[in-house]
Amino acid sequence: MPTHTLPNPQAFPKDFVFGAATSAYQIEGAVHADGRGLSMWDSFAHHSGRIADGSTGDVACDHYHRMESDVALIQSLGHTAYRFSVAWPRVLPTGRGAVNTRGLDFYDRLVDQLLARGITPYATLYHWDLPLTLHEQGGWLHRDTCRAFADFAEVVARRLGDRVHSYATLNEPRCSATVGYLEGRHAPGLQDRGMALQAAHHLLLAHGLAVPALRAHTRSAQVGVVLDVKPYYAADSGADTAHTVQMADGVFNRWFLDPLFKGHYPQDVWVAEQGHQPLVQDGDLATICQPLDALGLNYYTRGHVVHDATLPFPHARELPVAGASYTTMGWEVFAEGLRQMLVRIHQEYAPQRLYVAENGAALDDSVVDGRVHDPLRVRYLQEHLQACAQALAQGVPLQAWLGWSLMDNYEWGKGYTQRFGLCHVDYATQTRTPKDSALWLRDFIAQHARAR
Ligand code: IFM
Repeated sequence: MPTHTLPNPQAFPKDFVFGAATSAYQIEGAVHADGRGLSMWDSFAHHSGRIADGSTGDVACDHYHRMESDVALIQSLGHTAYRFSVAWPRVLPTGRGAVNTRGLDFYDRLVDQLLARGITPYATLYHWDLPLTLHEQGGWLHRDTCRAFADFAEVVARRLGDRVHSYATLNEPRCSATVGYLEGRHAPGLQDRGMALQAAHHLLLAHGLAVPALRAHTRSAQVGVVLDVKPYYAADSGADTAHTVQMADGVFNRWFLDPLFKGHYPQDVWVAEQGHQPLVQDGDLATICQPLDALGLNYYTRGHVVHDATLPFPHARELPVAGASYTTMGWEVFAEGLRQMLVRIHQEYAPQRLYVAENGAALDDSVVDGRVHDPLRVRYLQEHLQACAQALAQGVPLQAWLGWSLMDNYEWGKGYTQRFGLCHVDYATQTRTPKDSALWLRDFIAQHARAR
């Protein structure tokens, strides 16, 4: 018998959608097919020496060649929504200029396939695969990249239009900026605090410029952005730790939420970042703070921290929590944090709608006699869907839950060492095997449909 409360399908509104998410570089492979240009991730994966297993996304899940059967798989799992990303270098091989029609055709077909199978498309425009040419011209440190992104958004919206239900400009600008330009674990592999904040500002500005470009070519499609969010908790009662918790929240969450929804950077963090603050031109914050139809949240874990002056700002040392479960990413399973973030963001920022754009667990899965038993992931899904149900009961306008990920895939700097999928992928044969968690979710979605 489970020791946790199971989510009730009836707690979710009739039009609530359940599905899964992926991103282009993590699943598509086919990096040289049909005129695709290179991205900074192609270069980073091949040359940086920073991928745990030395792998690349060259083949990944070969989704580019298996798209139709993958969409059939999505349908067979009962999903009513699917979130994918459009690879910028497939559509504009050098980031701007002439459109590579064959690349754009792929997403056109993908959307048609989804709609034909009754699956609602959610499209993300930037999931980290910056065209290499733009990176070589300065990438996110260069202001011109923002305009190039808005032009790319326009090209995509002009073709896909309202067939896409929900567009997100960016996936996790926090991660792009911090992990790519400060920690150096992701492309482009830089380690500079000022650069990270400048990249973050330009990502936000790119978002702000892309929103009107998307709206110009859509009427009913929702336009928004996807942020990764993480609540921070003090692991001791000291005043220094309380301050670190506030700053960690500021750096991770408010640095992005405040400009997007309030039109300013958080003052406490701005002051603390003295010497590293980004160059912000007049009018930038007004451009960034666009009315949005929906905000997507990616939620995985919380931070349980103490102040440690030997670490760089915000001096947060993560401590393990006794008795807690951890995924193979080393992330604590903490579903209550999802409820708290949903309620808090609804109350403090009041986005028109919210959706969970990613949520899931990496575990050590294997196929045994054609089955993948992943009880920890089943429990993870149950606890996090229960957190969503609680948030709905507290008045949060939540419209969708999308699991990360449809299938095991290329986990960036960790290569293929992490399995986040609802479906197991055998990379030698490209066989997809739905895990027990996918089957549990399928039955849960079916119960939701019947109850309504
Ligand atoms: O795989 C990533 C995804 O690309 C962005 N959000 C977090 C996931 C797990 O690390």
